[in-house]
Amino acid sequence: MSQTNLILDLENAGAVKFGNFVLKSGKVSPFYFDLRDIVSKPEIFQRMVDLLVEKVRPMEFDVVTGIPYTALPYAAVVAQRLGKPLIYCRKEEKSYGLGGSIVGSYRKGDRCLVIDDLITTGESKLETAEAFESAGLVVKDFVVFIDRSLKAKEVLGSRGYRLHSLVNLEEILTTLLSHGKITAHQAEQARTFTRNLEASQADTRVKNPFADKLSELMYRKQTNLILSLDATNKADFFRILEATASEIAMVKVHVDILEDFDPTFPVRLSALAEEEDFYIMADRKFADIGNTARMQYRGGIYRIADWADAVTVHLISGEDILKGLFGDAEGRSIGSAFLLARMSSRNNLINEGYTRKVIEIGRQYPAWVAGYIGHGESLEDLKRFREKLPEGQLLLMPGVQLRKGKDELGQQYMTVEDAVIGGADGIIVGRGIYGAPDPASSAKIYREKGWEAMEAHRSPKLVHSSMATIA
Ligand code: 5BU
Repeated sequence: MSQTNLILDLENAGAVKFGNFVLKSGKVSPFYFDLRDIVSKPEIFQRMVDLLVEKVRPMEFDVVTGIPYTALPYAAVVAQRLGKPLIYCRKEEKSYGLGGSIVGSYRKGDRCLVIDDLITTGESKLETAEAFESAGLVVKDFVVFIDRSLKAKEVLGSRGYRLHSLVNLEEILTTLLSHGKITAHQAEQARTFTRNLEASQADTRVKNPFADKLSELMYRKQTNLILSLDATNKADFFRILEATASEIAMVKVHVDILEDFDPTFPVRLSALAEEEDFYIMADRKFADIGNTARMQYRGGIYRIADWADAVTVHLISGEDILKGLFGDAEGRSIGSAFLLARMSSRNNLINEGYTRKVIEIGRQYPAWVAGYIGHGESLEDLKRFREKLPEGQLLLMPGVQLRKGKDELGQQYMTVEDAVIGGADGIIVGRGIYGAPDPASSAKIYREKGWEAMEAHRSPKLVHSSMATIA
């Protein structure tokens, strides 16, 4: 079957449609591709499998996989026809480690061919490759029916992967146009839409005033150290803070662990922050519905909104928590959020999909979201995560000590160097400093190591732009 026949088949089966389609993002697209239904059309299905088999036969691979759900039946038939083992990854269980969620047997080092229906940005293909690679497989080739993007091939190519497609957007447009299925105007609309979409995706920079202020302070004070001062009484808290203030960019507090909190606490803390030039973050991890989070943030005995420059926020209840916290502030000065994109504790329930959604939402609220709290299982894992964050928002990383390790309650530590090289803009250190015999000299060591790693290893692109201009 020729490429032309495939395109006409797809059009005929309703898998390639032109009109007005509202996408998840709210944008209206002039075309829509959806290959899910083809499995119920055995003749077309068979022709498509034939094409795939022809395409992949010359490639070198040991096992075949299809990305669930749409591509999986094709991969199964292709694997069977070529006498290769099929493996697949359970969609519901996608999480970082992944080891256990691959179904089927394979050996470490097996080359895995990945089949999918469509490619749009290449982003989800990279995630798939990461997942299989972390399970010990080698991924080189991706095969899709339709390449609907202008750049995905390049994006994958720059990361060492080959993308093969049966047809691309331009081939679909020219074929359908020459067969009178669409008008020249429709073809042009589809091209323009795709160009604009890709241009807007390339511009990932966002601007948050607090992220800029914190970066600027870090550069001015030459420190990316955030002290997590988890003291349980005011005397200890201020003794340690006064001794370490000159070394830190920000102090992170759990105000609800203080036994003797009273309204003098935030007054004294704010005065010290002003005098010693650091910011204050309340690690309150708001997580409730918008209305409750607003009351927790602005009211109660702590009145966090009155004194914290930033707070930590879970998005488990959805994006409206951000409106609850920061919306409708009627002239009050309200802080910024760091969203929990990943946690440092072992076996936490955050998975890749959740992290991706947190980043997507964070990008949509640049006025309120200064950045993310995140962690990595390894240096490589941290780097891959960092690449997904919008430029202009910061990554703060807890679970940092001088040596790799863990505590007895599931906390996992990475070294200062790995955290910074991996992309943390701020390192959050608690017991490594306040638990040390001499917190002041310990803070100095963390600050020096953190800043040295920053200067030595971070390329100008990764450093926040306002830092770069000051530097
Ligand atoms: P540590 O003593 O350096 O382990 O303290 C780490 C601090 O960061 C502590 O206050 C935690 O509540 C906080 N933290 C964390 O450790 N891991 C996370 O994923 C998040 C916060 Br979010």
